[in-house]
Amino acid sequence: MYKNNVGSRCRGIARLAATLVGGLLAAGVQAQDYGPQHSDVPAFVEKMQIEHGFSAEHVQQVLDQAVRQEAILKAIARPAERVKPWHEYRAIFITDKRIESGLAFWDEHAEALARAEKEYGVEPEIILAIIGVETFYGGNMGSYRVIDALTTLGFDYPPRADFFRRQLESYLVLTREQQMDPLTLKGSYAGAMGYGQFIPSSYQAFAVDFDHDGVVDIWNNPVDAIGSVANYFHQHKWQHGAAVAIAADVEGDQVAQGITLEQGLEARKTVAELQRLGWTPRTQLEQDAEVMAFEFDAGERMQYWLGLNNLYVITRYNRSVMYAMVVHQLADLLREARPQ
Ligand SMILES: [Ca+2]
Repeated sequence: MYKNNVGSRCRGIARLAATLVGGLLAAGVQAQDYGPQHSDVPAFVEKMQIEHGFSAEHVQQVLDQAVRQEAILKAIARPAERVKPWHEYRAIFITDKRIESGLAFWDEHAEALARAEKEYGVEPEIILAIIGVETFYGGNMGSYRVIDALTTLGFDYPPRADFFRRQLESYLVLTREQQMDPLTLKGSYAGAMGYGQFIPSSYQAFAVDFDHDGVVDIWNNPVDAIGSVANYFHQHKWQHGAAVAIAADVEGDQVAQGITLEQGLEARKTVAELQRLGWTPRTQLEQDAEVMAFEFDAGERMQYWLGLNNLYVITRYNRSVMYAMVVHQLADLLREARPQ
């Protein structure tokens, strides 16, 4: 009898709870994904309070409005695509439309681009190529709320939770500094933001107020975006006017002997060493210059390249040699197509 009573009372409470939840949902109030009930949220809130002087209530109020997005978890866990050969990868990014739009963007922002070159020593076409490849000159900056991306990945994606929680930390600090609403800014599913797709830690380290209006706005202000990309390259030791990559001819079967990307992205071999292995640069280089040798599948044949310091600098933006070469080649095409 007693047990039955308890059971029926529990069922009664469960029914009451279900009714309440149903009522709340009907009223448009959703259960919070990142309320204090989430196992990792309280520690994060405490960290923001202790290390950055936020009020715990404020941080929790912001997190209460973040929404877990299944599409973000799906996007980040998507099985890696077949690695495209160079000629297919290049065709995605280097198109007539991307060159035409780049020239129009150059005209529109010629003053800011010239000033960025003067102040940071980075050529306009490199800044344009980055913005063109990342977001089609601001046309596609991402449609997820940054707060949703960083909470979903920081609290519900264990493989990289630490990384994304640190980005969330940076994000809350930067939006406070800039007096921006952390609930409205948008970005990619991984929290990359604005014209140049800066993650929050890159924003904190490299973004600048290039039009001096008191706000570092890489979302709506192309001038700030231009200065910020230039500063990113400057801080990573871009060399103005220096070559990025030199084509090479290769003789014999030395190519197969592991002189490819396995050695990583840094320049590790001297020109003299490579020449002994059968590589001949098509442009004269110093014998002791350090280069990164790599090959690309160009479709009907292979291409051989020697990457220099500036190629390495582009890979600091995105750690892929194909990405860096697409940026370099798009930049060259923009420079060549610009009316003098
Ligand atoms: Ca500004």
